Amino acid sequence: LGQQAKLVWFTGLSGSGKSTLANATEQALHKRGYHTYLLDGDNIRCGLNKDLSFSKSDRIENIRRIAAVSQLMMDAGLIVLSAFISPYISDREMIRDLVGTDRFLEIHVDCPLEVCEERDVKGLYQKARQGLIKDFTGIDSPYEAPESPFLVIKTAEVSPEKAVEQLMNELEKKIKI
Ligand code: GGZ
Repeated sequence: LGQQAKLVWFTGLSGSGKSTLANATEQALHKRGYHTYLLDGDNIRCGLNKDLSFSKSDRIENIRRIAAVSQLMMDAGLIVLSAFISPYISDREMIRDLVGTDRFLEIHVDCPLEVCEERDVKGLYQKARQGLIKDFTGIDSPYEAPESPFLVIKTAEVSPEKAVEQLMNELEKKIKI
């Protein structure tokens, strides 16, 4: 395939821009002929993981299954892009151990809570503030930022175009054969 299978893991708050960035990165990879698969809430939490809630134990199970599916797709030679809040350091360590340190590229999609809340694309933060949604990340459920990620993208400061450019530069060094 002319590519090395990798797991590009986007972690960050709801509304930080994980899916946007993962989608744009996938487009850029396709343009350069790479074979990819993108996993996010839209195709995972509606299907495979529709039995899971946002309790701590269900979030752990969510990430465990996603890691296993990502692993299978990497076995097929793909570059897998996964965009989930994945709020716990211990879960992301579990993924790293499962797939191997050299194959796990952790991207911190870093955006201040205030900005995510201001954007509130789906109105979920407002609902969480009103107590209509419980266990909402950043409000009444924790988010543990990565300590030494492969990359940090500050989406409140950098345009999506610039972010993808930066990401592609770093990514191609790792995936090109
Ligand atoms: C966080 C929630 C919640 C709660 C629903 N907490 O912005 P979105 O809508 O599209 O992305 C969020 C998505 C998070 O699912 P993940 O599978 O990525 O989470 S985790 O990795 O923690 O398991 C949000 C929506 O689901 N959502 N309720 N309580 N996000």
